[in-house]
Amino acid sequence: MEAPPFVSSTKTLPFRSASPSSLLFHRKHRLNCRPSRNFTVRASSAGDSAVTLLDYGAGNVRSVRNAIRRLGFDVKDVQTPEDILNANRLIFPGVGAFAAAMDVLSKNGMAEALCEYIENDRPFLGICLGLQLLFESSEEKGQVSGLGLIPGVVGRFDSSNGVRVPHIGWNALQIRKDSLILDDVGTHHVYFVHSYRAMPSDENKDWVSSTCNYGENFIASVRRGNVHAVQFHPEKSGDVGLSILRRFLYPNSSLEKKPTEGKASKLAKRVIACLDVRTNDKGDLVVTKGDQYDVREHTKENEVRELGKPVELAGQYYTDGADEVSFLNITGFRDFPLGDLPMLQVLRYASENVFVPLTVGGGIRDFTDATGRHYSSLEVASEYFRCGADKISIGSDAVYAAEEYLRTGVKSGKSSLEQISRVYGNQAVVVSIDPRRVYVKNQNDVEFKTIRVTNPGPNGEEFSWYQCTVSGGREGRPIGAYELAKAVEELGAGEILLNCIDCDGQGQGFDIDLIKLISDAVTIPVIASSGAGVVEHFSEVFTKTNASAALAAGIFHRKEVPIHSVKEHLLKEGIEVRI
Ligand code: 1PR
Repeated sequence: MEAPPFVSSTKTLPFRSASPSSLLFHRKHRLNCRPSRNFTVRASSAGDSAVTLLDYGAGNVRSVRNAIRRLGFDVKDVQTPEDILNANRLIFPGVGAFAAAMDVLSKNGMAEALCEYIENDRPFLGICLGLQLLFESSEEKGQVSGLGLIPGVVGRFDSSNGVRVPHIGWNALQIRKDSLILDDVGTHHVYFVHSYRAMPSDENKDWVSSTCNYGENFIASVRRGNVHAVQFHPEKSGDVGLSILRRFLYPNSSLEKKPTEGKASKLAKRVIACLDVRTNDKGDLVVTKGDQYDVREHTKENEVRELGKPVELAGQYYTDGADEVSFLNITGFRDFPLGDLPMLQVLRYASENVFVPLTVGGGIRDFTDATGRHYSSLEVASEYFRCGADKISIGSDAVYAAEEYLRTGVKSGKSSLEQISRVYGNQAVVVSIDPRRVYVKNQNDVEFKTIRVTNPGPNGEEFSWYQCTVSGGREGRPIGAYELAKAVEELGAGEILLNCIDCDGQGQGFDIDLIKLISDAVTIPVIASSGAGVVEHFSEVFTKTNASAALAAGIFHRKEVPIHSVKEHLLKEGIEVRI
């Protein structure tokens, strides 16, 4: 373990003062923090090996905790504003919505303490919303004031610039000045997930340490003295991200600048490993994999097909270079996930070692248990987030919500999709679609969007629509994948996981017709899923459709095609990926 660099004080904390010029903006413009209360600043109660974490309980900060611990530090949670002022080093992983976060910080005096801590140039790292809150205001819900420490307004990405919003995935940084913590980043990708961003300007140029291009150049990180903040997620950016955190935690150590081997220049296409998880007949949680959603062996015993243990496989795929790992609790539609504690445990353990995004789906819906206790879908999602999920994925319940929305023309605001995206932001909500091809002779035979298919149906049908299903493909619903995708985008989905029952487990390639249809219909990112058999299937889906990511399961579980081979192939084909 490297020695922590900060010296703790046993006396009243002597704040180091920032240079007068660095405080110029604060003094003139810091309108949003109320005047200093008389904080009692005790001795540095957070020990040398502790990192103080400001977590106001709005989302997943488990990964930040895990990353801090991985780097040899303990975590001390902020309970009072004084804990902020007494911190030796403070990390603020802002999650949730800007207005809600400001509200919490202002009500309990944390905003004021944060301003004071930062103005005194104490070691600070803000992450994502933890960067945005430093600015004057945000347009996230009308105009909401921020801490006002950095000039500028946080606004939404404009999808009319030809970019998909949210900005989800691994993108490149342009380093603008010596930022210390970014010394190892060079031309590697880091992981972003957000719909709002701050823009560089003459007024804030002294702060900006790196920018990122996504339709426009936005602020990726800021630094002034010991104060750092990043729009991306170092705790989800693999080894590069851990090195950013390490440089923040050990600023005085003589870590050499690592040579840069990456080739990042823009948003990379993502390669995602998916683990379909369920209990086997003995009651153990296992990774399974179906053929067209049938996960049982075709033997006399008809047992569930087992392809490994969830935590082990997730760790393996992280090491192998997966850009994301998804867990789908495939029997969640009938087994209530909060009753399924092993799944939550899987998530907790997996997030200890996997420092790329984790998505979890299955069973996200309202539920009343045998004792009459009612659980809202929001509670289910919150539990998943607390256990380490970065995104949750909704299947069946999103189909019912879309059907109701299309029937009534009214957004009730009550569906799981709407509630979760309102509280956690749409970038945290994936809708998983399980469609099945329905061939028709004529384009106008059904009321759903019908397309001419590349390969005709069994009776020579030239057209098909894609019928959505629920309960793991067991029940077809009166809604097409096209109609569903557009409806869930309006209801607040941030991303679509597009499966195809016909292709699942077949190894014959993705359903290009379907993926093109859906990725052209929406402005949120689409993950292509089902059917990958060889590396060429990945380049095909990225060259022929607008998919942002491609997901596979069987070929990875059976070790037929390693993740690094997929990436090498994509790079050879000129498709940017994270390496
Ligand atoms: O309806 O909200 O409870 O969510 C249930 C979730 O479980 C949905 O996301 C649904 O897709 C998933 N699911 C339900 N039953 C199955 C099943 O297989 N019997 N798995 C299932 C879906 C499909 C893919 C698969 C790809 C790639 N799995 O995720 O991993 O098709 O496979 P491949 O590369 O081997 O072709 P709710």
